[in-house]
Amino acid sequence: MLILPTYNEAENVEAVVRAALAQLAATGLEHTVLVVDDNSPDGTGEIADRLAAELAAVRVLHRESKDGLGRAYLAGFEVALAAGADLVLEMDADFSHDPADLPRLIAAAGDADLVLGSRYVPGGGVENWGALRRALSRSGSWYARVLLGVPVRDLTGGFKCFNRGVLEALDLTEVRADGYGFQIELTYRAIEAGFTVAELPILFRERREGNSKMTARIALEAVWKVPALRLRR
Ligand SMILES: Nc1nc2c(ncn2[C@@H]2O[C@H](COP(=O)(O)OP(=O)(O)OP(=O)(O)O)[C@@H](O)[C@H]2O)c(=O)[nH]1
Ligand SMILES: [Mg+2]
Repeated sequence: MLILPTYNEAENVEAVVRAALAQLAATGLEHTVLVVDDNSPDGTGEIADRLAAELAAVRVLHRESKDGLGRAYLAGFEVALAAGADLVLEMDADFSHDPADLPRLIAAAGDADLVLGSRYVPGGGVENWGALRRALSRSGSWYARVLLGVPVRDLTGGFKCFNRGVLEALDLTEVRADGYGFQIELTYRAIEAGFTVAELPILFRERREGNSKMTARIALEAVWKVPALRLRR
C-alpha cells in the first residue's frame, strides 16, 4: 500500500495518484493508494474522494485537522497493516519524489527490510536547490548519521518502502517526531531493531505545484530529537 499524505495539494493530488497507480499496476502486484488528508482547506480531500469513487485501488483517510506529517503517516500505517499490506510505502504528493521510481523501490524490498530513496548515494541528487538548501540538507543527514552511528547517507528523506514486519515490530505509539525527525526516527528504530536497510539513488525535484509545509520548527525539532534518540538507548 502506498501512503500519500496531503495538505493543500489540490493541484497535485489527482496527477500524482494517477501516476503512482500506473507505476504500481506495472509491477503486476496487488496495490492500493491511500491518500491521508488532514482536512485541507483547498479541497484536496474532495478530489481524493472523487478519485476513490472512480478507482477501486484508491482509498482516502480523512483526518480532522492538520496534525503533522508524522501523525498522518502513523494513521496511514495502521490502515495499511489492518488491510494486510505486505509492503507499505511513503511518498510525497508534490512530485518531489518521482512515481516512476516506485517499481525500483518495491523490487529492492525483496532483499532489504526497509528501502530508502536516497539523494546522497552515488547516482542520487537534488535538482534546482540553491547552495544553502543543499548544504543544510546534507549537514542534517551528516549530523544524524554521526550522532546516531548508522551508515545511512539520507536519513531525512520521505520516499521509503517498508516490509510490513518492520512496522509491526516497532512500537509506533512511541514515535513522536514530525517531518525530518519522523523520517530519521523510523529508520533509526528499524536499524536498532536489527532490520536491514538499502539505499537506492533518487533525484529529488522541487515540488511541482503548491506551497511547502516545512517550517523552521519542524527542522529544528530534528536537531534536538536526534541526540534524544541516541540517549534513549
Ligand atoms: N496529511 C498531512 N500531510 C502533510 C502535512 N504536512 C505536509 N504534508 C504532506 O507531506 C508531503 C511533504 O510535505 P512538503 O510540504 O512537500 O514538505 P517538503 O517536501 O519537506 O518541503 P518542499 O520541498 O518545500 O516541498 C506533501 O505531500 C504534503 O502535502 C500534514 O500536516 N498532514
Ligand atoms: Mg515537498
